[in-house]
Amino acid sequence: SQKGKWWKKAVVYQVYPASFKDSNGDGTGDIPGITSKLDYLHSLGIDVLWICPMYESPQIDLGYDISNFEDIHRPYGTLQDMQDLIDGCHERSMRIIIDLVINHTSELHQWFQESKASKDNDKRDWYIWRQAKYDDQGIRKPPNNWRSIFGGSAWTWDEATEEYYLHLFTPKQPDLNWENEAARRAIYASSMEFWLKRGVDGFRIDAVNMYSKPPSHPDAPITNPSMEFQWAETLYCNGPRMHEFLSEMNEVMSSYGEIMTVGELPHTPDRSEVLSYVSAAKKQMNMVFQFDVVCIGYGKDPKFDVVPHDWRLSELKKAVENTQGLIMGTDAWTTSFLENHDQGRSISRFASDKPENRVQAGKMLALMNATLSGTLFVYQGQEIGMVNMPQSWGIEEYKDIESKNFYEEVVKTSKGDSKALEKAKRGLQYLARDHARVPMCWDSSPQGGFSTSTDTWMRVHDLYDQINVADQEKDQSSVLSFWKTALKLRKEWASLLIYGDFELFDLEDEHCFVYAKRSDCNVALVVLNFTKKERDWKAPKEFNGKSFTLLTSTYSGDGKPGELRPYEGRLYVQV
Ligand code: TEU
Repeated sequence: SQKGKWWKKAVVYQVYPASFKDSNGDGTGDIPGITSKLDYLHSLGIDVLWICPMYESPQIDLGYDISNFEDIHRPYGTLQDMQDLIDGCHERSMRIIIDLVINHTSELHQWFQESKASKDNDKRDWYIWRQAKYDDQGIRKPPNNWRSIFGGSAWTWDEATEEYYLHLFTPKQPDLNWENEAARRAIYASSMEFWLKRGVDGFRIDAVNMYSKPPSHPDAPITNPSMEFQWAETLYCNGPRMHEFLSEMNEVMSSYGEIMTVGELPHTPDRSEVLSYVSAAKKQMNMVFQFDVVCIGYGKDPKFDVVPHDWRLSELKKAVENTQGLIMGTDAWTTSFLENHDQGRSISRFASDKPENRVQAGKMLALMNATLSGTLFVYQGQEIGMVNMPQSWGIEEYKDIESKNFYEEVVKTSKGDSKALEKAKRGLQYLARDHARVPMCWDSSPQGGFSTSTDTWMRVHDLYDQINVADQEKDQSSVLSFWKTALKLRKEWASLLIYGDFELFDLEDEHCFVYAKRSDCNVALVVLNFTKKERDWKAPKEFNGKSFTLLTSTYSGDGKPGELRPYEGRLYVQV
């Protein structure tokens, strides 16, 4: 059965190399820094390390713009440093997966340099080149109306060869042409096999549903008439040859043993569509990250157009039920995660980062994350309850291209109107990807023990002396100590917590989230208070008269059985 696969019961820890640990005092994290923390990760109960792109890159999109798959971004270290990290994981019986960013490369990648050199270059067709269109007045227009994910047209004009190339992300990230078989083989060899030969155990596959575009590149429907370019994800996501490409890729990987693959699957709400990627019988990927949970509270267009915290607990319940339900009655596998490098901090988004609440909120969310079925992912800093950047920080502390483009756009369109700018900033304070990229806080020394340099690439969080690893290791009631407990319980009660069937109770209750996890013989009951007030709760009717054992609570000391304390989470089992 699939049950024995190592990646199913694994706890994965995601590291953002620039922001984890700086070993050489240049203000940027690096690979030796990661290696120096492997014992810490091991003691936390981590099985697999996932590191975000560490490849050679001009860092326009912080490493998601790769100029050479086969070398390391020099400030992060060398190929030898990477080999030491791989070996260091294996010495501790841990595994390591890396990011596979193959929808696009950096414009500086040798392949693109050749592709744009001339129309008859061997590699011209490795990227997506199209002729211009001309309007009635003879003005040059891109081949279609697609909007790039980071703003503007998805096409950029190349003066030298007089054609447009496609880029779903920034103009410096041209999309590879997966229709070209030679390009595909080169992608597999350079990005996957190069690293499998060096011992990596798998991949997180970036933007995994975007490689196959409809060949005619039709215009997107006009959903926002005020914009020149339109969202086109319904066209470029889940395209016609996606499954063929992934099967081919999987075949290449399969000669390297039991490789773990987790794809990032944006813009795919439909269950059967998701299953078409992760059903074991399809032999494409082991699992995907669905966006149901992390998109809660997003504005419609753009995502930063929000009133912070304007969402309902029932939405979260439905999102969790949806992703948990994927494995019930199917041969598929799922993931449990609340954070990654593209999201604001979960405490700030889904609970409260107020000083009086944030520790309890962090533990309650940990209990939720750790009791859901699927492979569990923890993002760096989540285990100590790191929160969003302080609201007092200026806009110049936001370094991400998405944040910067968005803010500039508002400056332009609002002509500097202060209300519009304030609103834009509030959106960023809540949802910017920057929050996840603030340096990790290790201790209460200057720069939070992240770096000896005062000139760190992103500002260190003001709260480093209150939220850091060293202090929490000494404190039984810390978020970190609770994560350790939760991860132990997860393994002890694997049949319920990792593999169990999820059952939601009382969808309409907007204060408490109550669910059961079931195996053939046992039941676990998880009870989470998502508010800052005490809340009465009763076990669902079907459990009347049955006795449950309290395995853990996020609070120490007995509470009243029928009353949850603010942001309290409890885990009960019945055997
Ligand atoms: O993200 C791809 C993606 O589709 C989005 O979820 C994107 O992150 C979001 O719209 C921006 O808010 C992946 C990486 O996770 C992201 O960091 C990269 O920027 C992107 O690919 C481009 O490689």
